[in-house]
Amino acid sequence: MNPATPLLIGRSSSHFTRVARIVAAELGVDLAFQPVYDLGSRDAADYGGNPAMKLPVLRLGAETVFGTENICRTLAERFPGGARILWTEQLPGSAARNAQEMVWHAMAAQVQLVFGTQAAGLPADNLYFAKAAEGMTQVLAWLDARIDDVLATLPQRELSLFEVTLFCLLEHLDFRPSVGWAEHPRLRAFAGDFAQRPSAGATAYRFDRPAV
Ligand SMILES: N[C@@H](CCC(=O)N[C@@H](CS)C(=O)NCC(=O)O)C(=O)O
Repeated sequence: MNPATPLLIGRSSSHFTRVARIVAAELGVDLAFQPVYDLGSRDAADYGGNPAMKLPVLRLGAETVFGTENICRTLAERFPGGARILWTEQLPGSAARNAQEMVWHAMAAQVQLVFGTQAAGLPADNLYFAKAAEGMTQVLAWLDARIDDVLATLPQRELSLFEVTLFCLLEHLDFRPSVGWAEHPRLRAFAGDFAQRPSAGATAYRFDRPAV
């Protein structure tokens, strides 16, 4: 591998990892990829040194970057040639910023639900998960009611972090079902449109399997 090639440590099945991959693709940045096969590992070294044991992590030479948004911003700073991205602080007002907050919340809740009930096998009817699932259901209905208006208010852009995160969340709900979103036609339409982008097509969710 070229030592200058940025390395992303993550999972092809992870919605946070996919956000970073889509942003990299839109910026025209080639990323080397190091999959983390076992989310049960409790060794920070398996997570690129992230003490929180969370993914993704970016390595840029000797530099390490933790956190999806940090990674996206770092890539955009270092590789400014590609798509111009609209960041959270450039969203035009409370409606759009609230929508971004709801998407980040739902992404974290999806980790809670999938990791807690599907990976760790804890009971889904426990208050901790039941409340998270209800909150996620309400967030999806809230977003469906507002998405068209929010998108209409966004300034001219090639891409916004809001759209990338929302798309990665929605497709992840089909890949690792936790709560339904079949009844949300406006979100479906948004996801269908976004899925046409080459960056989305090149980053479809799948489970990484170690070579045997
Ligand atoms: N704040 C982190 C959250 C990332 C996150 O929750 N990643 C999930 C994978 S999709 C993870 O590391 N899960 C492992 C765990 O929760 O133990 C970010 O923005 O990157």
